Amino acid sequence: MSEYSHKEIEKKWQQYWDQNQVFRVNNDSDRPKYYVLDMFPYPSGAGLHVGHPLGYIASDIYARYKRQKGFNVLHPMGFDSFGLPAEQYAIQTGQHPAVTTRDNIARYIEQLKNLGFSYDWSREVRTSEPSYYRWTQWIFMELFNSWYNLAEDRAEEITSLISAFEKNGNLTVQAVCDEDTPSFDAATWSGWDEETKYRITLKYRLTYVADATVNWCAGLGSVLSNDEVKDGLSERGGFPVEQKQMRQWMMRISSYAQRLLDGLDTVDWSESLKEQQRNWIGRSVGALVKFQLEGHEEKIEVFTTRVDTIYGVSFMVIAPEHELVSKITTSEQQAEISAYIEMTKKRSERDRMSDVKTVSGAFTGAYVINPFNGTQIPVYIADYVLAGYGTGAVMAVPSGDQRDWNFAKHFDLPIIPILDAQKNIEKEADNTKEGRYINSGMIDGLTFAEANEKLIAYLEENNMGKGKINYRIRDAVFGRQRYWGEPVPVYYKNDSQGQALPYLIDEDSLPLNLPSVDKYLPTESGEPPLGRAQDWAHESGSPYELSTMPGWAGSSWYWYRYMDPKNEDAFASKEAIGYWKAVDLYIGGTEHATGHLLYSRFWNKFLKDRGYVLEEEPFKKLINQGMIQGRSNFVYRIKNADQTKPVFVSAGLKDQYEVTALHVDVNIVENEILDLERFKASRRDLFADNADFILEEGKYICGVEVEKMSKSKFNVVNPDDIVTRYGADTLRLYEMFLGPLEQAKPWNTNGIDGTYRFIKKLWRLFYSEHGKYLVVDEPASEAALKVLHKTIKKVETDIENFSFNTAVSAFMMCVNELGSLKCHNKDLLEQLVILISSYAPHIAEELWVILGHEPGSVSQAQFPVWEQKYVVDAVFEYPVQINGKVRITMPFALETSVADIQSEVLANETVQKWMEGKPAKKIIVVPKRIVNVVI
Ligand code: ANZ
Repeated sequence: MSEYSHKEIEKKWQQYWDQNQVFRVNNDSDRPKYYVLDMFPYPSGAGLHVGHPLGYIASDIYARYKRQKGFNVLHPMGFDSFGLPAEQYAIQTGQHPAVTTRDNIARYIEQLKNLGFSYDWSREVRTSEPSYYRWTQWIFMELFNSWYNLAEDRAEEITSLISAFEKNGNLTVQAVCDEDTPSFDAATWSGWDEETKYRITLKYRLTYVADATVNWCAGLGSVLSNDEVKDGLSERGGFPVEQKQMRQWMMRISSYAQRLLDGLDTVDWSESLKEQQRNWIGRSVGALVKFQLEGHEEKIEVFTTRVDTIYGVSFMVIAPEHELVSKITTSEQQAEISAYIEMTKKRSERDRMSDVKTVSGAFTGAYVINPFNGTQIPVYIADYVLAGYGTGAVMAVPSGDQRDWNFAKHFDLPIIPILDAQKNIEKEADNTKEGRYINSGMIDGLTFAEANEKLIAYLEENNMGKGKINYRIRDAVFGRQRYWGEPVPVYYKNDSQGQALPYLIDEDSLPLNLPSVDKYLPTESGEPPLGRAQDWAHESGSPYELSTMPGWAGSSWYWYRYMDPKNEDAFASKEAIGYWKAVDLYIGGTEHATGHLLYSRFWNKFLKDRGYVLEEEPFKKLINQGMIQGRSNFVYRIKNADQTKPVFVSAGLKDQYEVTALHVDVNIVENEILDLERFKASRRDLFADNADFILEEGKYICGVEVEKMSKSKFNVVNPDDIVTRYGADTLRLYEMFLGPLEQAKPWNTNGIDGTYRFIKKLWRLFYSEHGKYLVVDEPASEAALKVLHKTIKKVETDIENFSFNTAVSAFMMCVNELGSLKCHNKDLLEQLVILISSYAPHIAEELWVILGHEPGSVSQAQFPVWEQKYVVDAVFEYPVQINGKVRITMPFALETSVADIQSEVLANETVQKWMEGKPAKKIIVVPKRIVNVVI
């Protein structure tokens, strides 16, 4: 074939890769390993649009590059295939979600294969397959069988907790447990019957059942996690979400709060992503302070990050849900308090946190005593204090905290001035003078840090409180009242008090298969859909758990399954895990910043604690690709005309009329010019076939706007259409060319022609327009070698820095220059083909074979090595002066930047010797003249 035809080339090579399993990888090799992972997709009914493959293209280029650099590369793909959309569709159509899921996956695979990704498809996983979810269920069982040992700072098997109880009860063990866990000694423990003992252990297990306030979405019939709720509505479907108390499976992720924070310092992720996780975990260093209630035995404990403001406390506020409210409210205040509590029930936690304007609350009639100065302090309830955070009680300091100040103003409470030493420090321009407290009792004259230290020590000595680190992260809800998810491998048996206790099913009976149901809706009595399953009970006759696992269960460990996807004895063999260890490069969207990426890190740490995996952090390097936005086109309909005989006016003339802008399908617009015939034929709903058009120079020009890519905006571009027209190689190059990987950018089909022309120019280096084979077996010219080697250097550095767009520009320049040099030399072109093969693999394979190589082997060819002599144009020997005396000369290429010269000069050993360890005050570079270092 002598003319470039993407249609012929691409299908051929995709089939070749498939049939010959070119990208199949083994779990052992002499070469070093490298694991490149994509966030696996949920296979939705709509298929892929051009925004989806952006990250996949980048990771594929990197995986192919690493192979050519001599690595054994694991690059798999699979499907996160449990989830709500398939179930919603099942409710509407009665179609089993397994069927739609299977069809959608088939379509996804076809689309992905069309793009020439180098996945090892033999390792594909699907989270909704029993052979997969039996291991999700198994991990759940392991969590149930574990507790968190704070002394060792890791999870351990529950048996070690029971041994500790047998020795000392729970008096010496340091464990994460429920708040209502009683204290008991060894004798008490051994006196209990098995059932009581079991009930006690339930308070320690890493997954447990509890009454939790959950985001209940009646529209979806399910509980949602915080990150699935946006502005009080469900992210999917936009149904209202309310707060509700429900018995739920929970995961004790909060045990791992500190390790989840610490681990962030060891991974190569963007600062913004780490910051999002840090905020979500929300570490606060502070103190617990106990305030004695007047006329009651109890004390109210508050959590404060500013114990130094204790002399400015003028009232206390507790959450309306605080357990002491009913006890301490005086009879005069009862009516007001009850009315207030009724009101707050309607507000979600989110509203309560975000509403900083409305001030509301009610006085309980009770008082507490400030333990530091004995003043009497009134106790209020108000919903700005959250029941679930800290102790659900705050000491209010109007002079230190804005919300407290607003509250004090509203209720006419005293505002005690404090000299806030911390704020003082910030205010002082001269930081040699540190702010110190005055009028503040025992902290007079101290700085902020000293004051806090002294107060906390005092609290601890006098049993009035203690230092405390608080985390905002809550235990994660792990139950959904839905059908299309993993069954929880648990059944319930009533204890002697008639209370249902959860028990794990036998490990041998895994997987616990998802049963068939007649409808995918809750039962008449309001139980989840699994309540409809016939004959679905444990062999003992006891009922199974009816909720299923949340969407994040299957995705919290999937990267291990790829290591050993067919294993029936373990989620992955020790050998496979020992070989691949962790993901070296992970690419995916920012929407998973606090959901998937926290849950996965949590399960990974747990699996490591229990000895099943090796690494503390699963994803060493992570890159978030930016969103590809849609580029919408508009037509303008003149208002007030007869709707059945509409008039559309071209964009440039629209200001002369009163118009309504309407989205048009971007696929019938080219270079902003509307294809009138297709518009008329496709938009009968707008009576377009009957319309008049006011044109500009004979054309209808559309308006343009950048928006989210979405069906409703008619701006979805299907990669299949692009591939049919231009080929996958062009699409791959073009998506990378659009801009830096991590940036959001609009899709614009208009520019793709340029990339397509580039591919054809590449072909022209091999064949003339008349189909003549041009390649000659002679050494290339010096000029051509310079072009090649500079390109190799640039492309290599760019890929290493994930700067894929600049590498594409480098290819374009290179091919242009080689074209002008009429370079057709075999050796040189071979190198170029290898270099470009990670970006445009199909054409590269074809050209590689044309050059006389074995099919398929370009992906394993060695990445070209650039030579110094070709990449430096000219060098200048810089005399380097140190305090006016020339001590050394250093050669730099003329294009070297000033900053690079400066850093290399400072790093030079001789220069350092002359600097005698002193810092450089100045370093002046006069290009092509001299470098002068002043110390
Ligand atoms: C006195 C004080 C003085 C406070 C001051 C702040 C400034 P972070 O940093 O988010 O942990 N607080 C404690 N528990 C609360 C709850 N359940 N609901 C709402 N607010 C609560 O915030 C800790 C601070 O938030 C605590 O420190 C407490 O107010 C308040 F000048 O105590 B502070």
